[in-house]
Amino acid sequence: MNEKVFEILQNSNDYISGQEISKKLNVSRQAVWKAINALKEQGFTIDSVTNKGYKIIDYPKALNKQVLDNILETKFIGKNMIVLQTTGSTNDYLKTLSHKGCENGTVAAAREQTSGKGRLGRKWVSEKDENIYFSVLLRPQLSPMEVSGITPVAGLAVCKAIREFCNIDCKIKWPNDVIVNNKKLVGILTEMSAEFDAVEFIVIGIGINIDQTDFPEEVKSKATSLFLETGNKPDKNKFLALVLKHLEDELTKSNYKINETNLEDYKNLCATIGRKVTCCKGNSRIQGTAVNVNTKGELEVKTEDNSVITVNSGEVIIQGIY
Ligand code: BT5
Repeated sequence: MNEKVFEILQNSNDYISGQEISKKLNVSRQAVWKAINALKEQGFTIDSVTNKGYKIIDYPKALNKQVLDNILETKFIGKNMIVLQTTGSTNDYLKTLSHKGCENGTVAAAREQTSGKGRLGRKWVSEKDENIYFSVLLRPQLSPMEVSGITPVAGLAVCKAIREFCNIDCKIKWPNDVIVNNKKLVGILTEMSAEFDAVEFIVIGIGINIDQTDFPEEVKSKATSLFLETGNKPDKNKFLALVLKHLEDELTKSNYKINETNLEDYKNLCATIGRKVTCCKGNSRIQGTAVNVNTKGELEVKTEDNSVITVNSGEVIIQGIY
């Protein structure tokens, strides 16, 4: 009911009376009034004027399903959009749904995570309404090998969306961060369920710091937010809609890979390439200069003896960053 009342309000250019809404939906005035109050509770500012009716004059600042459904410009990502008030981890939430068969492109976003996850059991700071936390379910008909570059592709999409929306010089730190002024703005956690030659599903979880100014001690020195960098608080719903659009475009264009369609863009936006790095491969530490990201999404590092070693995941320390 709330959604239907929202749609009517959204589609009318001027004030619309409770009576007219109740007629359109064939429900009581009382039901309309309840729905209006529910929308107000969600954060919509709805003006009501005697003899004229209701009109939306402002939208929720927090992530909101109605708003997102209305502004999304994607073909499949977010067509099934779930917005949770709170959850442990949007990745875990979506993985559970995936096992139950939910559709390709489903997005689970949350206003707060109580056990937000990074890689290797690390924590992701996920305070309520400060930032954006969401996960995207994908069911590509590809093998695990063919999607090995998916995290860098997602990083590229997020980096492009931030540059477009906020006009800041952010860069990708291979494989799963977006950074600005050498600090971490975005983290990406990709999880997959697969058989030997077929992906069952992939969940890409993305956390983007938006409004947060005060980070906990353990991340203070390396984290930043869009507000800290720009002095502006972007509209979270519009921004998430744009990120999802870029994600869909990048994944579709390159069929989930780093290849000739996106490699140039990737290299241009990658802070890692061209820098002195230290990485782990197995038990050994490799030092050298990052020279490329290949079609498998692997980082190629040229060592002092001029051999090129590929690294496919894990920690990379860029000299002078983190
Ligand atoms: C990541 O791991 O960067 C992946 C983060 C993915 C978070 C999203 S939120 C939606 C979805 N649901 C989840 O539960 N997770 C995903 P990693 O590269 O391991 O980096 C983790 C490290 O980043 C931590 O150990 C901290 O040092 C730092 N960190 C934690 N929270 C941060 C934050 N909000 N901003 C910047 N750095 C943070």
